[in-house]
Amino acid sequence: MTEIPRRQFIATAAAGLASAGLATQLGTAAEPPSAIAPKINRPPPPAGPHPFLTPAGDFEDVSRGTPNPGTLRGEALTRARLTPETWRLEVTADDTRVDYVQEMTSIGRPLTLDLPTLRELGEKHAVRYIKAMQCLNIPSPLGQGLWEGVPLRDVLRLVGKMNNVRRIFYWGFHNDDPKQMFRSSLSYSQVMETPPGELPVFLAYRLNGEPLPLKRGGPVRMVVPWAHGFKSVKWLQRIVLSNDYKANDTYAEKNNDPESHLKTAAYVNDVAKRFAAGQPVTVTGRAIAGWSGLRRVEYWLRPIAGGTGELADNDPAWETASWTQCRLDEPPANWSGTLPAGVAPRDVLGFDRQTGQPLSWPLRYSMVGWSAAISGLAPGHYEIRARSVDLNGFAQPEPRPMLKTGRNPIQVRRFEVG
Ligand SMILES: Nc1nc2c(c(=O)[nH]1)N[C@H]1C(S)=C(S)[C@@H](COP(=O)(O)O)O[C@H]1N2
Ligand SMILES: [Mo]
Repeated sequence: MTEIPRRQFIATAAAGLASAGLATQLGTAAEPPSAIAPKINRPPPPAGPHPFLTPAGDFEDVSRGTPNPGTLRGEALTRARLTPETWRLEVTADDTRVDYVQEMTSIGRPLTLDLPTLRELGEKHAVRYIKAMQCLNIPSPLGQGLWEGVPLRDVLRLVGKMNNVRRIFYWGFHNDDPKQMFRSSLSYSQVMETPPGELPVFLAYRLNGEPLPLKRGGPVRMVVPWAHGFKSVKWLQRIVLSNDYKANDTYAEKNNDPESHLKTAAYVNDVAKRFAAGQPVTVTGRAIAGWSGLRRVEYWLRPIAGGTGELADNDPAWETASWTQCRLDEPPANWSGTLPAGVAPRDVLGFDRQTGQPLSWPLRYSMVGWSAAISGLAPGHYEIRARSVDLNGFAQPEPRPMLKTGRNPIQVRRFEVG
């Protein structure tokens, strides 16, 4: 596996996408190198088709830290307490005084939890759901997993009575170097309450039916269903209950919105550069059902004479664009071939307990494939764009693009017929 430093990745991706007109949309993605600059540890994902569940090793990896904790082995791994035997989670009350907070947090007792105890808790309170992992800053999904573990609220109940807790801060192993710490946070209510139909935040120790591998943040990782990847802290080791109401996610320091939600958006797979005349053109992609849900995906095909493939936001062509509905992949007819062995759909959140059928399609915060088969194209050059329409009926790029709340520009690919 080659490590591609982020800057180089952006340069490569920008070069690759320049012809597709996405270069400008990637313009501000490169972050200055620093101790916590993330590394994208694999090349962009293959063109597809993509399996419904991404094998654990095939996720795009976004990790800070040198060395990447996911690469530790042997003695170093034991010292880091990242083996199943050595892993511990510490839950404490924040004892830092800040002038804008009047009352200090108190809890019944601080907690040190090992993996067997967490698993035992999981026998009573197990949750499983399917979620796409998506980085706020990367214009393609990282992967989709069946994550399994224990709700954070059930772990926090173990500290007894809590007073003055408004925020929950958490971080993972970071090479014992404060500069490499990658911390995230949630509000008390987000952790302790789950609205109907919403999914709980949980501590995941299984992925796709297997123990969560080190590479994906094992032994234990936070999983926050509605959020971009930065809330789902890997190599989790510390939780601090605090009355400091300010979100203090490391990600916020990089100008990202720490309260962002997963964006509903369509992503277009790579398209062959040339199709023979008379041959049907099939374009495929993936779409994420974000906070506002996903109703459908649409494509817009237009002949082009030449040009760069860029279309300014105020280009009049948008006004006359004609959008055609794409085919969304249907739920698998037989879930047992899709879910890991031994996992019944009725035991997965988002599925009906009785019938084992998905309660919505696509599942909340999941990713689904789409395709469009186009025939009868005259020889020439074409551009194809795809957009999502959410459950409010808002077409992408709604919600309004603000790159630091999650990238959702409309993607474009170009090809030639003839
Ligand atoms: N400890 C730790 N957890 C982390 C990160 C990190 O750098 N360190 N990166 C976060 C970000 S920004 C993303 S997008 C996801 C990526 O998850 P993945 O590597 O499993 O695909 O992990 C999150 N969890
Ligand atoms: Mo990220």
